[in-house]
Amino acid sequence: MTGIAVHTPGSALPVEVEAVELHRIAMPLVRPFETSFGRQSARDVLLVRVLTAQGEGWGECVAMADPVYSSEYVEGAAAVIRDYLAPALLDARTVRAAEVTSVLGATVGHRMAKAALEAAVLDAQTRAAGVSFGEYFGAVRPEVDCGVSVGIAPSIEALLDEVTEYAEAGYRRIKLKIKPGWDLEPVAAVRSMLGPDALLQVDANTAYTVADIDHLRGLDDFGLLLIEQPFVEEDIAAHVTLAQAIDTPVCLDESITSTAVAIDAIERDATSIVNIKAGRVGGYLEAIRIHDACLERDVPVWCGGMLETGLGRAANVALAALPGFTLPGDTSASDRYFAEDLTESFVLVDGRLAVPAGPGSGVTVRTELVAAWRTRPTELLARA
Ligand code: NPQ
Ligand code: MG
Repeated sequence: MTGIAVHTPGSALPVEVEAVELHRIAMPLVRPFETSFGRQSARDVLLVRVLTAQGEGWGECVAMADPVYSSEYVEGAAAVIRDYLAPALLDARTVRAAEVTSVLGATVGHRMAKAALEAAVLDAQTRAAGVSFGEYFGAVRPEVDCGVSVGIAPSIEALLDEVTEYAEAGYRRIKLKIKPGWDLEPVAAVRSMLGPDALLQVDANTAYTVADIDHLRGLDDFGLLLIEQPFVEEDIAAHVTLAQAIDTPVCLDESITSTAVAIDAIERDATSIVNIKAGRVGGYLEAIRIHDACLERDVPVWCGGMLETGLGRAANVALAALPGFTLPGDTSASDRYFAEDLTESFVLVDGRLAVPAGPGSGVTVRTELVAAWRTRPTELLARA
C-alpha cells in the first residue's frame, strides 16, 4: 500500500478558495488521431485555475470536445463546473484536495469535471507546501517507462511508417487502435515488423460485441500484452465471457469508473490488468485508491492518456511512478501530440519521462500560450 504524503504532513494543509477561472483553448495535433469513435485533428482543452489565499493552482479537464469516449464533453464539463461544482467549492471556502470529492458529492457523475477541480486544488495545496505531486502521491521512481498509442492509419504501409518512427524514438511499448475491419491484419504486420519481443497491445474503445469473440480469438497469435476495452463500458459480463475464451489478457479502460467498480471487475475476472486514468475516475486521489486496490490483488496497472497538455501529463507521470504501475503507460512525450506544449515540454530519454520534481505539478502553465490559443473568453467564478 502507498500512503498519501506520509512523510510530508505540511502538504495536507487546506487552501482557502477565493475564485475559480475557466480557460478554453484549442491545440492543433501534429497528426490527426483516429480511433474507433472518430478522428480528432485538434485538442479542445478546458483548463481550471483556482485562486486561493495560499496561491494559485491549475488543473486540466480531459473531457473531449464530443461525448464519444465517455458521456462527458468539454461544453458539458464547463457548464457543470460553472453551475454546480465551482459554487460548491467556493461555499466550502477552506478545503483540502482529499476533501474535494465529498465537497462536490451532491453532483452525480461528471468525474472528469470533478477531477479537474481536484487537480487544481491539489496543485495549489502542494505548491503552497513546497511538495511535488510525486512526493504527495508516493512515487517510488524518478522516471517512468513510456508507451505510445497509435491511431487507425489510412493503410498498413502508413501504419508501419508511423510505428517505425515511434520505435526509433525509443518508446517501450506500442498500442494499436483497432476496430472491426482494422484488427488482425495491421496487428500481424506490426508484430512481424517489430519482432516477437516488442511490447505490443491493442485498444478497441468499445467497437466490438460478443458476436465478435471468435474473431477476436485470432489476436492470440500475436503475443499481445493485452486487449483494451473491446465492449461497451456497462457490459462487465461480456468481458468475463471474452476473458474465458481468449488467452490475451483483457484490460478495462472505459468501464473502470471507481475503486468499487475496479474491485468488482477484478473479482469477476473481467479484467486482469487495469488502465488507470485520473479523469475517468474523478481525480488523482481515486486513481491512487484504484492503484492500491490493484497492488493488493497483484493486478498490474498502467497509466492511460487523454492527449493531455503538459499540465495533465505532469500529473500522469507522477501517478505512473507509483509501485503498481509495472507496465509502460500512454504517457508519451509532448511531441507525440503537439508541436509546442502548454508547459515545459516532456522529452523522451531512453524511452522514459522524468517525474517533475518541483512543487505541485512541477510544471508552469505558459499563460502567453493560453492567451494565444484561447477559443472562448475566460470565465471568472467567484462567491456571490
Ligand atoms: C484511450 N487514449 O486509451 C484513449 C482515448 C482517446 C491515448 O489512446 C482527443 C482527446 C482524442 C482524448 C482520442 C489514447 C482522443 C482522446 C482517444 C482520448 O482509450
Ligand atoms: Mg483506451
